[in-house]
Amino acid sequence: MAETPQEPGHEALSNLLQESRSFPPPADLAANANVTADAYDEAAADPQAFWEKQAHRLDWSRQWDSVLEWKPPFAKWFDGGTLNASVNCVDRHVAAGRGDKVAYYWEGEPGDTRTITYAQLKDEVCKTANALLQLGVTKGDRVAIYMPMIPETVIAMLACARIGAPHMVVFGGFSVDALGSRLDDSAAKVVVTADGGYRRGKASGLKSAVDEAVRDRPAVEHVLVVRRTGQEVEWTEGRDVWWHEAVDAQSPEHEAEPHDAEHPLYIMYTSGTTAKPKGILHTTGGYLTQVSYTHWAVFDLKAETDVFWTAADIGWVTGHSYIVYGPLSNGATSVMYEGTPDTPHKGRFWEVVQKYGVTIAYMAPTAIRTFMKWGDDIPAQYDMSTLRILGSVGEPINPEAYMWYRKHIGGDRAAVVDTWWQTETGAIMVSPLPGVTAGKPGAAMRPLPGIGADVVDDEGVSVPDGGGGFMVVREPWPSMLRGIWGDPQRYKDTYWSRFADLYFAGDGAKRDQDGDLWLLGRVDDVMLVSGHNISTTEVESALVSHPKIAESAVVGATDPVTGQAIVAFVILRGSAGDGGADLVKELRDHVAGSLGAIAKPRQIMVVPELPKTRSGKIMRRLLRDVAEHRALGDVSTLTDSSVMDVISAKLPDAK
Ligand code: 6R9
Repeated sequence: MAETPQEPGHEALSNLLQESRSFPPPADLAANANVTADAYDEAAADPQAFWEKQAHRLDWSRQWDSVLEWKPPFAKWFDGGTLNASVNCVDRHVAAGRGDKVAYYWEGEPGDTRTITYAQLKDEVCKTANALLQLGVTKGDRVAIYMPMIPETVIAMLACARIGAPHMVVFGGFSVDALGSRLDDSAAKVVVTADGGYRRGKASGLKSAVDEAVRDRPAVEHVLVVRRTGQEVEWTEGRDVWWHEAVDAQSPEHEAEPHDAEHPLYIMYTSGTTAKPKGILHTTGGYLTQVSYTHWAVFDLKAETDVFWTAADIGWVTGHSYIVYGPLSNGATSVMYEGTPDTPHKGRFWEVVQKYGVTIAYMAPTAIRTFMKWGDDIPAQYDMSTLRILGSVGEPINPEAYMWYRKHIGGDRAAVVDTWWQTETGAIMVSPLPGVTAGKPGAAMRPLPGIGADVVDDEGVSVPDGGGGFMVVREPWPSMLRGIWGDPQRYKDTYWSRFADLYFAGDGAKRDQDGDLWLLGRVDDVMLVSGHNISTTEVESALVSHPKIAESAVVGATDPVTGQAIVAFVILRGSAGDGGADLVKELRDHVAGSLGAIAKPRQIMVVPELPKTRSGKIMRRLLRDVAEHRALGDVSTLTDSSVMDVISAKLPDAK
């Protein structure tokens, strides 16, 4: 009999999935780790002193007057201090005699390559800063960057940081509408773009999209265009400027002005599930302090010897913090890859790892599940023995995906770190420290030293071990968002009104019997089935643990009997055949067997693809539209909107 549905989140999120595997830190890693267990105690004793110490990782032009000024919910970190982010990312490494060190090994999708040293990067950043100034950009102006994954994207970001013009990077896969609404909201003056970029073996058009977006937006004064593919582009005299003409002729000297610690560094729009996207604002000193510290601590970075690779797009916050600002502030050598993992072949990522001797790799679970689907034999063809740390970010990593990553990519040797954070948090917040913390498949484990993250119940009270609830942060942290661009009220409403003086992350989480944290997905995605809160993540993980399933997405669809019923969309592994009624029954029983009968999906649909954002997050709200037979909502932030046509076309077959 049906129970009365309650408001989602009313009771603690359920704790269905049992996972007992645990991997201690590799002995050699632990013996030489950058961070040891006492960092937790040190930070707990005095978090502000801890972050003040980390701020000394950077070069400051003026020392701060105070570490933190906290007028909830508005924080100022290192107020009174001044620094230049671009100088911290390039000039100081050159000044210290490390100019010949490689900053980026860049690999284009078609196979063209570029190697860029810190000295070369400095020259290019200075030239670009001079070019932006000549185009009339002044301190405080916003510059939009709509680019493929090429070195000029990083150069443009650092040039903006150098002159104090906040950058606003828009993922190159986004539509004209998505670009346009971000241009409006940020009132950007200049757009940096390219003729196009390479994705899946084809040259995509970027300049053409900018032309369309800028047509009715006179606030955009100039469009600076990198020639990447050589394709034909339309040209508006006076407005459009070629990069190779405007930048190449500039002097490589530019005297960088120090900016206030709280000077805006960038705006990054989060996709937003319903209303207009939120422009998340990050400032300079605190942000750079925490990305630099976390990049060094979580990845145990040895800048002299490691080759670091974040296989993500710069148009996602992960790219900002761990392709650009973290690695460069630490003087690391990074790999940057332009294209998709299946072009020209499905071993492309592992070929890149082998070619550059990558030691630390960081990617999203969606990519890992895709590799699982393609089969174990593909990574087996490459020598990946250099890898020592593997990171995961963007979604909960299903235990099966974690185990696959650990074994087939990490050779059962590398440590896996599952890192939880958000555009809003700016940097990693919850993660194992690879030389200290054991890894459990699917758990993000512990708040980092100096981070007051917690799991609370409906009343904002910390849950005991074994309990579940909402992810919050109790204390301000250096790289926290400083607001939503132009909308302080929305900032308060979204993050600071659910619980008094706690930052509400919007994610469900549980704390296991050892006190370790497990993220359960967005609170909006939690399903309420016959009065029980069931996390989409746990049902998805149960499905992915079936040998025939590579990937799955689960939504709660309105149901007359149970309030909501579980509807699952699954992608089969390469070798699993076509699916069919037998498989659907087998899967339903499999979920019931792992999680209990309450979690048995009402309906399971086999699909070829799932709708995803730039960071590989599944857009469950679109699947809910399908499951509830509604017209689709906004699809402008999908990486490939044709996916929804394919899924909708499957609907009549649904069982
Ligand atoms: C960095 C990034 C933030 C949301 C976040 C959560 C999900 C990210 C995760 C994770 C479980 C992890 N998320 N990392 N969930 N485990 N390790 O992804 O930023 O694009 O703003 O997304 O992503 O739901 O709230 P962003």
